[in-house]
Amino acid sequence: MAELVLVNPPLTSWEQYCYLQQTSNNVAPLGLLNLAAVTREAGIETAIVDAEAQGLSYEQAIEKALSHNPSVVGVTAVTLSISNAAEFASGIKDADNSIRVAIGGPHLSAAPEETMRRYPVFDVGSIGEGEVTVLELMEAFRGKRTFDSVNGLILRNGEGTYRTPAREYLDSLDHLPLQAWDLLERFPEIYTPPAHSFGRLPVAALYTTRGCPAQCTFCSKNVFGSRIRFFSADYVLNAVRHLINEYGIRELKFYDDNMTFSKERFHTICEGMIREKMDITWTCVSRVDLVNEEMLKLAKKAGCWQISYGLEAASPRLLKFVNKGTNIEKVRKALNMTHKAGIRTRGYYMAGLPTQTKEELEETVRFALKEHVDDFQIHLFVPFPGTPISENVEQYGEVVGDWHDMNKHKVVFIPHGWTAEELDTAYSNALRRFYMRPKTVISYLGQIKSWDALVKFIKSGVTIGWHWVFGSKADAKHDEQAQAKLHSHAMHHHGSATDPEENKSAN
Ligand code: B12
Ligand code: SF4
Repeated sequence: MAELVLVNPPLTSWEQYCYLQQTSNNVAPLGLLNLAAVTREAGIETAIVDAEAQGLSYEQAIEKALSHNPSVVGVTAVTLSISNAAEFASGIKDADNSIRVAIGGPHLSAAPEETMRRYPVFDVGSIGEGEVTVLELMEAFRGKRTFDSVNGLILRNGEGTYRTPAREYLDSLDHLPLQAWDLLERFPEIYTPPAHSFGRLPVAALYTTRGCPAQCTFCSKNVFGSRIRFFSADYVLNAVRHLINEYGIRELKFYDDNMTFSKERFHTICEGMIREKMDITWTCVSRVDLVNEEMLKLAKKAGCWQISYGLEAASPRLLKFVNKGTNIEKVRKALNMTHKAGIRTRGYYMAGLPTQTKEELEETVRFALKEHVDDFQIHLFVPFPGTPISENVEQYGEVVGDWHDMNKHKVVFIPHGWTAEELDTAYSNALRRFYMRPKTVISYLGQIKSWDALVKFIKSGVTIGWHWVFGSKADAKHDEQAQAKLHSHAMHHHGSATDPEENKSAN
């Protein structure tokens, strides 16, 4: 029995990564882990179903959720998975129409009205930070208060919808209980990164800040906004200790964009790891203007082996255009400093940005090859709902994909001066040029510490290589196969609840 079941909906690695599916990264659903921790603490029996990580079909996920006999099902989704969330929710309603379904997460927060309009199956949506909202929402479902008195909701009003006042941000993140890892089935066993992305197993993901004050125009920040808030160093160290002691975690992935924002706090975290001889290895994400030599040296000593930077493009004009707030000199300096400290670098770049020319993309790829980022990640630009750039993106090109295509591997935006095919090819070529270099392969192999990882690595090499040789002709077939897999257990038709467009692909 669980009054509330929180669900990460079914999503195949093909839907998420396309032909790079063998490099899929299984990360625990961090939002749901936070929500479950607070609802449980408040005495609400809570279960989590991570259908994505467990590779469940819709039918299996529905069955699993229903086995807890919930009165409320809360689903999370990014833009890519919102139609999957709706498909899943329809199955729940078909089985028991009295179950209430709430939707939350980055997509609903970015496009509340349009989402509720497209998917009548969701009873209510939670916009923004979810911990207080979910508690108050459960009180409303129990009849102890009105829905209108809960901030941060989008509610239905006949055919239409309306919002309650915005949810205020939590002042102190330290009041949040530790994430409810114990509610995840097979944690940490199934939560593994791609073969070249970890030093040791088992791995767990953490984040230490919420919100980002930078204003990159392509970035989706509708959940936590622009004010940065921190978990204290003590809180972070306590979480790390807990993961090590309870789950034998040996490596951490810090996923927040701004772990190094406060130098003092970063120092205290690193020093704590060193002092307590935690023997943990880790990676994190940062901005090139938020690191210095001293921090990097200390990070290395504390077990950090890779830092990812959002570098986006090598053209100063484009960096300015997307309001990145950095420049090539800062990029060079940060990459050099990081290498000097003995830490690997990963650079995130984008292909197909509005106004990006073919020459500028070529310049970016050359820069990445020359400046020796150890790991090169390039994704296709996506005009995510709710981002500043999405508001006037049509002026720079054509939007050709819908929400379910927004995985950063499919062309959904064609900038003026390009065709979709040219962009797709340039994107594939960029990856090929980096990954086919003996230097890259050798450096990845140097990272691999187990037979399992080696097998995974070879498998990814073969499938990706296959794609590069035979092109993207298989894509449509793969999309169909991915859908078939999710419906593999004789799913019946869910008529009215989802968008007609969605039903086409879903049946
Ligand atoms: C870590 C991370 C990942 C991890 C996995 C995260 C995970 N398993 O939880 C990895 C690397 C695998 C990943 C993959 C992808 N990611 Co990502 N990721 C992030 C990142 C950096 C942090 C997410 C996080 O953990 N936040 C912490 C938790 C606590 O926040 P939360 O999930 O939003 O949940 C809170 C609220 O939303 C709310 N809530 C959430 N669900 C629900 C449900 C209910 C019922 C209620 C009431 C409330 C509620 O309450 C929670 C607590 O306050 C964010 C950027 C960011 N700063 O948020 C991008 C971000 C979420 N990712 C994004 C994208 C696009 C993707 C990918 C599609 C492509 C890609 N590779 O980037 C895939 C899709 C993966 C998937 N299945 O969801 C975008 C989403 C934009 C969008 N509109 O779709 C973001 C916002 C980055 C960005 N700025 O553009 N990602
Ligand atoms: S891309 Fe990174 S630095 Fe820029 S606004 Fe988003 S989170 Fe902040």
